[in-house]
Amino acid sequence: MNSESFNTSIINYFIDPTDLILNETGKIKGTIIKNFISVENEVEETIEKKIELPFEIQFNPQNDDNMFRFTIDEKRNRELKRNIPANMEINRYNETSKYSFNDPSWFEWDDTSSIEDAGYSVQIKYVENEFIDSFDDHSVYGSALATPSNIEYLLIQPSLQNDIQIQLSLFPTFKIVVFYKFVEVLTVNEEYLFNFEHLRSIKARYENLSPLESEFGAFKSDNSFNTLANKKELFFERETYKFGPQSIGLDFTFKNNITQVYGIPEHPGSLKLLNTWDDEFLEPYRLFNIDAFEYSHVNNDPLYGSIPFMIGVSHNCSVGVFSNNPSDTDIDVKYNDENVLTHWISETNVLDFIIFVEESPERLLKSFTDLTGNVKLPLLSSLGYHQSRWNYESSLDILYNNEMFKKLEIPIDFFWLDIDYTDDRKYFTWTDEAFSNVTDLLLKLYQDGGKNLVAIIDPHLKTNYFISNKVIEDGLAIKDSKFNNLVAQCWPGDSIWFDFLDTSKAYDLWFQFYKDFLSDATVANISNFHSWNDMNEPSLFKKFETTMQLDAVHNNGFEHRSLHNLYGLSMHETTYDVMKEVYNNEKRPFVLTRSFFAGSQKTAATWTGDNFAKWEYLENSVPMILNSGLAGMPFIGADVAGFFGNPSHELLIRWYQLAVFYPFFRAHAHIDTERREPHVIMEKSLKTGNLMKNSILKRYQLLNYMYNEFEKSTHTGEPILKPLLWKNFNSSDSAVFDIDDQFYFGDLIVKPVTESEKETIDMYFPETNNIYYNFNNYSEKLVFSGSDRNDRTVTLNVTLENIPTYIEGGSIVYLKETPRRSTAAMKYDHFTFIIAPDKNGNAKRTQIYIDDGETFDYQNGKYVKSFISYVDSKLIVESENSDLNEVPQYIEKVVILGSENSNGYSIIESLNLPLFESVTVSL
Ligand code: NBV
Repeated sequence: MNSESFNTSIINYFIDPTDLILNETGKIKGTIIKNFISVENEVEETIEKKIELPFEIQFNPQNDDNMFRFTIDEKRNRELKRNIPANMEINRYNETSKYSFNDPSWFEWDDTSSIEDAGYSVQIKYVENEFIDSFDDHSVYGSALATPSNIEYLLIQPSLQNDIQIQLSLFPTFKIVVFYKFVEVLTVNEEYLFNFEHLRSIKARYENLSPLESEFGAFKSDNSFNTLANKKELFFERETYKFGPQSIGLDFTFKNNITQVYGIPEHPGSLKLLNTWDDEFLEPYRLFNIDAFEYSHVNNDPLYGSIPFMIGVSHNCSVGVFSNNPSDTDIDVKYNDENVLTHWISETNVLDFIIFVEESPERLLKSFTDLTGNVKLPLLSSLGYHQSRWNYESSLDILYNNEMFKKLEIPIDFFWLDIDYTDDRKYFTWTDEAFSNVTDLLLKLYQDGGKNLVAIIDPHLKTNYFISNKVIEDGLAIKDSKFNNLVAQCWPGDSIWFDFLDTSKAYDLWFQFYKDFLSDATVANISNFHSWNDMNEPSLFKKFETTMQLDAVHNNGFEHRSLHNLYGLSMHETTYDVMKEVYNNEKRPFVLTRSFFAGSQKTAATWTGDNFAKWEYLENSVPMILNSGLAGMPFIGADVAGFFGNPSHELLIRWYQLAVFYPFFRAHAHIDTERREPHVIMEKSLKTGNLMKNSILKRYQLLNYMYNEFEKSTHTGEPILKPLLWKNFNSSDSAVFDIDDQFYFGDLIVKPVTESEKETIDMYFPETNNIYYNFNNYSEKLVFSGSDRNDRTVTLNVTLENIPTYIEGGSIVYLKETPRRSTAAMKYDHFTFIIAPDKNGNAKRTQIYIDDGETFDYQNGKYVKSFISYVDSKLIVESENSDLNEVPQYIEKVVILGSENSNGYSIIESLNLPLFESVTVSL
């Protein structure tokens, strides 16, 4: 829409200049006025009734990240109270940050402190009808603005900030232009798509209805399923809309040559988001956590988790838009020649956007995870191999499998139990005969190399047993719209849903459940039981979209519609906290969740849900994992080798080869599939079984290298698997922005084989490096010059043995080479360092991090962190921290790639070079 067409628009939003204030806490506050303009008989008439929408703009209080927060709420009408049940909130939901922020007080300042105290000041300039790009006159610091009139826009720069400024236009409609280093990088409401449906009572709906709005369906759902299914009997219950229509929408245009956007998981499909705007077959990207049954790998349907964080990347800046809103959200994407228009509409809540602008994707993720939190250091063993299926049927079944892994010398760390370990699908119970002595099972696993057991606990609780009875007694069941306990169908039949969002009480009861469930284990002093929270979108059978009715009410008084996408997070976070306490804060809990939201990375790992054992899903797992990593959720995997169906041997092999690099490596399968554990396959085909085993062994070799990647991410928010654009956003070849069938894992670059019977494959070697060594044979060295895409695309021969994996020139990768039965059994093994020299023969400073892998002692400095580099044929170890007495670790062997000899590499053994002190040796 252009400004001309705006003139005929029906709803107009502008900022009232007279009440604009620069609050003493450093916020910019004001009011956006919504005006209805009626166009009758071609004569425009402004309806006198205005809706006032208070807004706030606030810059980052911590100064080092370039970001600001922009919120819009509304002034509410008193009569609204009449059409809601007693003790229900009439506020729009604005508590998302309690869950999704690292520290909920992040944007809050003590109102008594001055801007200077907060280390922050804002420079404002207001002008009339003239563009300015400097800040030298008419500046106002600190206190409230003098009543301004005739302001067209304000130019605002937090003076201590580095590089961000915003221009806030007040009329003819409000608009924000974001500058980074004086270059326009993002505009807000440039396309006039801002809309705010204010809360209203049924009575008032006619009064404030604009000619564009309709009262049809505004307070009661009228979905076509109801009418089509059966005229008399409703197929799905009608939903009520107690506050009427309440959607909010806003457009963001990414500029400055940003021509592709990423993120907003979870969806199948490509890394680069698709153009949904004018594609008649594509719906907008939808963020609505859903139990997607047999999801398709081709479209962009919503899946189990949502992170409303989108990023746009160009050569000199990366821009992030985060919508801090857990209600149903649609995002349309339109690629133009030089910019990308995105339109965000959420069903409800306070409009709350946080905008980030940084010079690189790396800095952007750092800023985003400073706000929403970083992944925690996982249990080292949880990076090992996980064997799951629906279902292992008994303790014996698990122990038999464990014996087979041992017999065939295949390492493993985790066994998993799905819903059928329970008595009649009642969580926190065991089927008596099959699991008669779980403590004994846990003990046996633990004694066999510190192995672990995970059992699923879902949020639906079968009615009429001690757990659900207690939940009801404590008032912790989610209610329906009439405030009765909501009862619906799920795996156990009639069930209620635990209300984790009732934070005052939920923690205590959930803690009690886990504590009692695990009391024998904790008495025996074992802590190798972990949790899997599934079906927590939440999934409700026979309900519209297989999820909870949106007019259900949580005990904090809010409708489910306001916080739907937060439910999964509220569950897994409670589980994590509870498990931590059950183990006396001495052991890191491991929690897997299917549903997630921004902030989930702090307490859970996730996976891509119920995929198929088909090549397309193998391929699709890469962009899904990459997009999740770009949205701050790096601990993710996909069911290996596909949940539904039986994979061919070739697919099994290829899937295990890719999963070596998945941050979370779990084999899992549907109840109707054939067993396919490596030992089972080995009986059918020694070759396939051995290739699966080789992949698992490779994973264990790389385990500490991966752990180090996690450790970095706990500070930086960086993904574990990184798209090519991560290192190459400055590349002259735009190909790096689109490629999503290759990725970086540390300084390795990997191209999985995702098609059957491949003999050759094309791999692109980005121009940020000119030397790549084959990591599978150490011998092959590829040398490039120039940036031509064709020259850098190499056709490689592939065999069934492995997938193309190269190490970048100038880098170091380290391994633990001795095969053992589990992570714990490898603890005291020493390292092999693989050195891949650059053109000068050197390799860059590379971090190695070691701790006990299971407690929180690292928080008290109990870890080894050293940096290794290779310069002028000398190996240099610089120790930064070495407060770990129990596990002295050494570099035992070094492999130097690119040697002149016939192998193409040389090996130096028996080095015994300590990693915990600073030393230099000539090699
Ligand atoms: O609990 C059974 C399954 C589980 O195996 C799977 O991993 C989850 O994604 N669960 C879904 C429920 C039924 C799926 C058809």
